[in-house]
Amino acid sequence: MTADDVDDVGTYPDYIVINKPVNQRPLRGDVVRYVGAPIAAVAATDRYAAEDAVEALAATLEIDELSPVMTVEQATSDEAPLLYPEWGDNKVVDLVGDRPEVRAALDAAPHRFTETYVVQRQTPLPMETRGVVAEYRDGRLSVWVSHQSPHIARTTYAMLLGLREADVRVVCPRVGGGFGGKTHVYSEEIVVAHLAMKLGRPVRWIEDRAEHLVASVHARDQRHVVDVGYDDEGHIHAMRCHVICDVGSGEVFMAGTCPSLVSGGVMTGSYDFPNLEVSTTCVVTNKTPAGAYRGFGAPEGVFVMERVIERVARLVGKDPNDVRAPMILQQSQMPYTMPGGGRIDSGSHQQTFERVIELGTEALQRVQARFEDDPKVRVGVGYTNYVEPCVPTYFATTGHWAGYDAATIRIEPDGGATVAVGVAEIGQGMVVTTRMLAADALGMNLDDVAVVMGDTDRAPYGLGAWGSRGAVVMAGSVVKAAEVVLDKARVIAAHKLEAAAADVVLEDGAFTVRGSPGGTAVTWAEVATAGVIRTIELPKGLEGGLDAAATYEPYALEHFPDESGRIHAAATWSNAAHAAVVAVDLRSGHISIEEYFVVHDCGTIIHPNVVEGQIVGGVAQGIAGAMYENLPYDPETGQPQFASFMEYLVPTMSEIPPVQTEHFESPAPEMPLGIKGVGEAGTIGPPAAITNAVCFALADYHLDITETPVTPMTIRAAIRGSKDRT
Ligand code: MCN
Repeated sequence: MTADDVDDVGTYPDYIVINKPVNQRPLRGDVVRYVGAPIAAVAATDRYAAEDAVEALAATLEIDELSPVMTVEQATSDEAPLLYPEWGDNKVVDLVGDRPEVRAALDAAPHRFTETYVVQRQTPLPMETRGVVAEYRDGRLSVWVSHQSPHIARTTYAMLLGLREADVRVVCPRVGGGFGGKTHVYSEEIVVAHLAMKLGRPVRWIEDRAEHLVASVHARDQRHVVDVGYDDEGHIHAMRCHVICDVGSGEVFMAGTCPSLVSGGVMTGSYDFPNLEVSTTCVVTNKTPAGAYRGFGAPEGVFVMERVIERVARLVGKDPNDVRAPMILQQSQMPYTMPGGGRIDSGSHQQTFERVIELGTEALQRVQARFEDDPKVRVGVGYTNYVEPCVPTYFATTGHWAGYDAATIRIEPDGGATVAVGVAEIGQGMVVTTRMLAADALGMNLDDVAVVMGDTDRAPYGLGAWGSRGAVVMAGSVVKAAEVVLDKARVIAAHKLEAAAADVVLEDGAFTVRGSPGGTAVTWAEVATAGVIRTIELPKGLEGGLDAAATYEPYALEHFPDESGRIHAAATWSNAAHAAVVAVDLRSGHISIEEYFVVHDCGTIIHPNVVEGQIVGGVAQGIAGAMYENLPYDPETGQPQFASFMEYLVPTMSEIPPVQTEHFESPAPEMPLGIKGVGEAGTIGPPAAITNAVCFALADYHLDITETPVTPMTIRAAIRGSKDRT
């Protein structure tokens, strides 16, 4: 099947109005813009035949090579070939900040520097690659797919394949990791479904790792040109930042441009720093399209802010924490509106900052003692503070979907409950936490609650797992639905107890009359049997059935920017402070993270072990970005220089230190049960904390890191070049 064979399939919509349209087709025909772009599909009854057919097909392809555009400089130069000639340039997004007061503050600042900070290209890299199985039977399409958003996938499949949504079922069994990369609805899914419909047979495609590295989204690959004004006290007066992201060919649904807007929006994070002007440009190049990846722009922004603070501290001869301290947000400043419009609702910024310094200072002494006999090892500690936007609008990312989610609760005749939710399980613990929360809300045992998610035939329409939103929107909808069900259950129990419903309480799984301990009790099973089967036992006039549906709309956020481009895009904000203590070997340049601390605040915690796992896993991915993973391309040919884990260095257990976590719990005032998110939090801090620690360790060499990953080569080059620096 080639591009001509999918003529009857729709083109992906370009919903986002600030983006230039890419008109993505499921299979590319005339122009192929990156290595990994799908151009043909072969279906066969076994893998050997399919691979042979692919080889035969590849030999018949007629491809004229075009000159590739591989860097931001190339893409934005006047002579650049245009990926989309109809645009007139290679900029898919170009937003120019306009804050004259920031420029005036910069001009008035006693000192000023400019710098470019670069964050490399990475990919989300779940353990389980993508995979899709489709079957068309009796006029219904069923698709089993490794995806983070089953309902969004269904809407998109139906739209492109010209089917009614009711005739499409999408099943996403527990997904083996997604990290953002599986929020996108990829061409392969559409092609496999289309093939299944054409052939009348089930079709399966499982991505291999080499395919995954070029055909699933990439991320980050962003540079930040800053202009900073400061004074002798280390007070930063103002900053301008131009965020320039290389989003690859841009042919991905949903578009990968939103993370760079988030970078600017959350850059100042835990700091009271009003004078920031941000401009954002996303350029297209002949690389794999960029998309969502855990942290969604925040690690990049925080890296920039923290490296700027450290530079100012060095220039004025102060401890970087003394530059941070006067800027740290105080409780009395809540809610605090950041320069980009995000309104931080609450948090423990001062407490996490102070606590992490205590932990880092003690750990530094321990590690210094550990290496005191080795003059060739230098030890350093680095810190960072930040906020994590949670429960964001999806409109800025998709241009279509907004932010609500849903739950249904059905009490079964035996007194157990089936709880179905629109959020999804991608390894982050959503099934177990939904069960816990629902059991609590319904006064049941954990074993009495069955949880359904990831199946569009069985779960209510919801938007899935992204944006560290699941806990909040799940809790919001489950608690509401539970209240409706409980109200009715109390009426039934009251009838049986011959009491008023207002006097009935639910304790230890049984309904009793308030203030009559040891009196008659009615179990959930008795209430349920009456409510669902023996409806003759119901009070007169009450209809049978014990179920409820509820949605949760995060009203505490905005979907559209105001006239100056500011937007309060996330309903609540977690906060954290990290400390990394590193030992750097001057002989080899090897960096070892000796100790790592996270002091975190995600409001009310549902499940401590899950939260711990989220933070530690997030830190591991953050370390990967800080020190290891990179996706370089040959600048001449546009060929990727990575095809396996030999080139893409994913850290293993040996590279990840034990991570010590501590928590503050500042409940989110406007969120259900005071919950904030945690799913992306750990990933945001490590690039800043680790580079800060390495620079501390190599202070004698005047190292000022402006780029990740920080590798032994960075260190050795710094040592070699230190003679030229002051
Ligand atoms: N939780 C909790 N108490 C809180 C907040 C959250 O117990 N105060 C629990 C939640 O119930 C959920 C987990 O912590 O089990 C993460 O919750 P939340 O922050 O709401 O994030 P989401 O459920 O929306 O999950 C998505 C988020 C994102 S955006 C990415 S990317 C990510 C992540 O979670 N991808 C992951 N964590 C991941 N973890 C694994 N193992 N695999 C992925 O692909």
